[in-house]
Amino acid sequence: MTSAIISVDAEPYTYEFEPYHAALLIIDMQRDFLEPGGFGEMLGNDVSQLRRTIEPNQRLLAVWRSKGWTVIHTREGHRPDLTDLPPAKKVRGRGKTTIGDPGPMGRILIRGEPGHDIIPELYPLSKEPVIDKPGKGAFFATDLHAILQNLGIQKLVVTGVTTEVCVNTTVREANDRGYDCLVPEDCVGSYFPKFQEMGLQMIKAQGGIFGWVSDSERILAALEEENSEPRKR
Ligand code: TIU
Repeated sequence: MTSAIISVDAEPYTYEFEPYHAALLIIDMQRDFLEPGGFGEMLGNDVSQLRRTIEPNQRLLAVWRSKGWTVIHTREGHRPDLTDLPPAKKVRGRGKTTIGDPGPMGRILIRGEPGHDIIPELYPLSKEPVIDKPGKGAFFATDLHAILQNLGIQKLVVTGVTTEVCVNTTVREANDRGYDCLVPEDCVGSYFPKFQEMGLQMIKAQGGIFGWVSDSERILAALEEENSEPRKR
């Protein structure tokens, strides 16, 4: 299917995509990272730092859905029996509570537990694929690449948390697999302001070594000019 090309003002230069060959990829907007009592807080972080990303993500998601374009969500987490949890990841940080231990939102970072689920504000629709990933990158040990290939997708708008960990790792993995990634800075968040800034710089430096950076306002402005009929699926 052909479609109009959308041009988004971005750094280091204009990002262009055809909507039917693009996906909105929302990384790990889970209660475990954004609400108290989960994995993020267990690591010693102030989770309120990430909550400013919710509204811009909601706005972008609403428009993307209204157009009928592809939305994919990811969740970081592990099997209840922990067989996919590397021992190194289990003990990293030497915390008192670690992955798989009980917490106020259920077992920390375990699939099926309340804390592992996506926050209600950005809850996936039943037709939107949810990728359960054991690592930081969304391509490692998942079927994300196969899904994108099957859908004919080559361009990814990547949002979510955290900027320097799962978003950055995923953008790097995507870049090596031939995808062009656009990261809207207000839709990604870090527990550390410095890492937020540097995580974005790293993506767009050197002529866009890993991808492009823009913001939800500039993306929505570009989408407003796009007036194709919403796609029926
Ligand atoms: N700790 C941290 O910043 N992030 C993670 O552990 N996972 C994600 O980024 N999703």
